[in-house]
Amino acid sequence: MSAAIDYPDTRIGGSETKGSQLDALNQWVLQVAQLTEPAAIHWCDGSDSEYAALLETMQADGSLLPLNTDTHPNSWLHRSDPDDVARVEHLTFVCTSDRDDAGPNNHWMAPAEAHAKIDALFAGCMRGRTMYVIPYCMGPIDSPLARCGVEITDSPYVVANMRIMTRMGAAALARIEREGAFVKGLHSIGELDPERRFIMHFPEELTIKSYGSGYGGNALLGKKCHALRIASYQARQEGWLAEHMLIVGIENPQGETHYIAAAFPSACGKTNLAMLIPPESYREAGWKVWTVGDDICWMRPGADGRLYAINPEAGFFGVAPGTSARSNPNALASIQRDTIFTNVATTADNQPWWEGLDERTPVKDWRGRDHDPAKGPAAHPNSRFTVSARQCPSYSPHAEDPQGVPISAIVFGGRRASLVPLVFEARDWTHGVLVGASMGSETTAAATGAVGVMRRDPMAMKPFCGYNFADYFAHWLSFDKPGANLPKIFHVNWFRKGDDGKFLWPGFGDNLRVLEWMIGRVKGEAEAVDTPIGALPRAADLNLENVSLSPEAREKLFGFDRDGWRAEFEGIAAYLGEFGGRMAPTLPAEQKRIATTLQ
Ligand code: GTP
Ligand code: SPV
Ligand code: MN
Repeated sequence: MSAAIDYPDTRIGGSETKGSQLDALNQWVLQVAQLTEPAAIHWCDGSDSEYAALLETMQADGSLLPLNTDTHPNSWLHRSDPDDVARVEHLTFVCTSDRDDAGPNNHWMAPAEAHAKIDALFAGCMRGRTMYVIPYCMGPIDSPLARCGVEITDSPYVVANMRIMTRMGAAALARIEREGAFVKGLHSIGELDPERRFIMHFPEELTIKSYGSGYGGNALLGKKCHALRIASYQARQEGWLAEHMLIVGIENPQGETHYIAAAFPSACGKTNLAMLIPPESYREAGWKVWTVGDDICWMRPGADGRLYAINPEAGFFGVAPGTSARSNPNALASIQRDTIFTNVATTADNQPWWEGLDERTPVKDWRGRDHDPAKGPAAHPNSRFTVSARQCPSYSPHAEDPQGVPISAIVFGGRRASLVPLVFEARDWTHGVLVGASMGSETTAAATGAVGVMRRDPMAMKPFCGYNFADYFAHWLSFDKPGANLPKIFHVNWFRKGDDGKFLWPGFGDNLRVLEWMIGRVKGEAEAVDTPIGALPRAADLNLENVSLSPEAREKLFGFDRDGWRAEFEGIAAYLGEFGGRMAPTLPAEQKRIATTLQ
């Protein structure tokens, strides 16, 4: 613990809890302190001096290592525990009083049992440690769409990351005091023992309890736990949507900007699409791409019936491997300074390095061992960077608009080596909801478990929806009502492979060609061919200038495989059937309608 941190005089167990103007908050902090028994309590104000002191504390205890200050000023390497490198879906629970409210898509535990189980782990767990109280705001601090929370943690690494990822500190606390309401998140790294690890959500109590992991989505509670699991539950009650989506603005040469929200599962291309750099001919013609958000999107209907979206986050917690000057120059430019790297490798001159960055050879792997290619990749496949969104050259001037940006198109997409073409458009909202609900994708390193296994991941929310998917689909369907002016819905697949196992589509910047077609469709200007699964462009309907595609690529990216889709639709029917009587008839009826046309 660093003496440089100025601790407000909050006394554990004493009568003085100077922390906030809000009794409910002070009492909760005190209660947690009594349970966890920290050596000190620190109320985070979000100041630069506080951040500097935190960095000092972590350097002193070795949890942050300085990187090359010439190439990467004020940037740090954190090596996590080797058994704590990703989200843990099997240890993540949604604890509603009625099991069916959590649904077959979630692990469930009765609230009383869950509290008892995890509180037993929290008992005395902060002895000798500092307990940090982090007031934060998800969304621009003055936005009516934003929501606040308070995370209590014993991890300085979590505090530092929360400072980058959220609006954290005094301004958030002021809003919480004004509103009187906030999401409660209690976190401890515990012993980092995978056997003593739980990520528990109590949506009815707006409460999160996370024990035993310091990693990303398990520990930065504003992110997946609050902004998706708890927020999705609140959004259903309040008539909005909390989604695992990037938000990107596409400005055409006429100066019109269309905002697109896209849901791809973890490690399936959100950050990359959000920061896309147009191909050269598009840049010359005047196309521009504006990043609003790369992971989470909160949206609600505005007075004109359109959906308006904010990015609840203030930073990016992005996948490092594969990030390069060729694939994502905006991300690379963002992370040259003031960045926390987690589980990357390092070069001889102590620069951060990961597979796909460049041709250099690292000397230390993500565990700090001498790099030995026989032991696997140098950087962990789920290694990440944490950086403020304001450092991104393409950060949209409208990213912090309190009212959000209007959404022209919603895109669903997965990692599908076969069957699924490059892009298609849903017929209408109901069909689009079915397209989202029946999304499939191959699993990635973002969660522990096998990689490359195809699973259903509706709207990329399988790990993140805080309630029963049957109710979630019904909620999505409910937006289609008189007065609504909803975006068009599309599906993309950047990951179709050829017989040689290689990706058929160049992806990255060239994905703009697909977005251009979508915007053309939104404006009623682009052509497509109707098929049972939706409207597909022919290769000639996209601008493919300077893209060389083999005959196999053209056939697979733009073709429609009736037999394959017939089998896929049987799988979709079986999946929808898993929700039993809770599933409203609309989606099964839509599935049946399409299945019939596939015969
Ligand atoms: P989370 O932060 O886990 O939610 O991931 P994400 O959806 O933001 O994924 P990200 O953009 O970080 O991409 C994950 C991996 O997919 C990286 O290794 C990328 O290089 C790769 N990737 C992204 N876009 C494309 C693409 O268009 N084509 C191909 N082939 N790979 C891509
Ligand atoms: C994801 O897994 O979708 C992420 C990383 O964005 S984490 O914050 O760990 O959830
Ligand atoms: Mn994500």
